[in-house]
Amino acid sequence: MPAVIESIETLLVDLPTIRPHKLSMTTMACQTLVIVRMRHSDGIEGLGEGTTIGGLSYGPESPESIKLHIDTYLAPLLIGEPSGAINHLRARLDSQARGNAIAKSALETALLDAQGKRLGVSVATLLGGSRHVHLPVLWTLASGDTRKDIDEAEQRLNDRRHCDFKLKIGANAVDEDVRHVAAIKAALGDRAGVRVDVNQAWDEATAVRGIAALQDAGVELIEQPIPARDHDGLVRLADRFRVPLLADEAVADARDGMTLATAGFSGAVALKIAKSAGPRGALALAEVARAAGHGLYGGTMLEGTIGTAASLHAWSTLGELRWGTEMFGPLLLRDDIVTTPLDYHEFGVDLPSGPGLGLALDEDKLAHYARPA
Ligand code: MUC
Ligand code: MG
Repeated sequence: MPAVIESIETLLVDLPTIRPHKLSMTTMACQTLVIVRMRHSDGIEGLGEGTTIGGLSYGPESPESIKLHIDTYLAPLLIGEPSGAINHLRARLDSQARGNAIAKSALETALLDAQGKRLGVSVATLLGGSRHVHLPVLWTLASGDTRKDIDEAEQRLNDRRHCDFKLKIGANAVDEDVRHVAAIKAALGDRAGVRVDVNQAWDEATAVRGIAALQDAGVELIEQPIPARDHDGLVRLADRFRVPLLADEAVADARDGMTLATAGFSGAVALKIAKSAGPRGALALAEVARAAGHGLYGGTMLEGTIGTAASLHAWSTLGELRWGTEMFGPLLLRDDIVTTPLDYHEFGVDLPSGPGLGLALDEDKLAHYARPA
């Protein structure tokens, strides 16, 4: 008898961050993970994670809505269905529930984890096989204080943890942000790559001024300077400057990738399993982006270890990641809910080995950090 899905449990897990993390739209002191435990009739449990940033400040799904929508609408579409029929189950979710990309990503991850455990292979193997077992990982400097950011970068360079840094800007006046970035780049010099993420905070005219100054300061990549839906503006900015632009909020899935390519965008694309409704959708976007000549970047929604590992399994199957990855989410959190954390070293992280995601839950930690039902 092929296994069927028996139950799906969702938990809200609040983990404090190691320091305040300041983005253009919010400052985070805590990250809320939505953890999925999907139990199957053959005794296998699949784990998934759906995580966003700052409640509703980053996008239309909040941790609470992800949990509610899985519990009320999505889980009932899966219960009793064959566990290994992942293509069928994903099509079923998409045909009966619109949007909810993060919730669907958590469920797809749990399906892949369970199927990998069932077959004794990794999620990367299910996705066609890993081409890399160690992936580069940058660090985000976002303490809100220039001196603290420089000290943090020096420490991580020293520890051989990270050699590329992404600075979160856009919350302050553009001249102040440019001074902050230029001071950090000047302090680090050629020892580190410095990029910025504006998280949609500028209008086009401000972006023209800001990007020109950041380019002069030696910044190597400018992420999402203007609002997500302004594809034409992004194309104009990419044409205007030598420094490459990275599309993040502007591109969620393969369809967006095609729209951006058709509009004439030249630059790079941030892949995130949360934006593309799961690892398979993120890899579909990667194919479109690659065909369009866009550089690839493995992005994060600051997930914990489960979501980060799911992303790593997907990114490991790609030949080239021109801009590396930012899969540092677990390092921003004070604690973990898995027994063996990911192994970060030599400016990157190892792909976890073992069946499925290659992770096991620490039940005591999970019980400690889970919000009471
Ligand atoms: C984003 O917009 O890229 C990634 C790193 C970080 O600090 O925030 C995220 C979200
Ligand atoms: Mg971004």
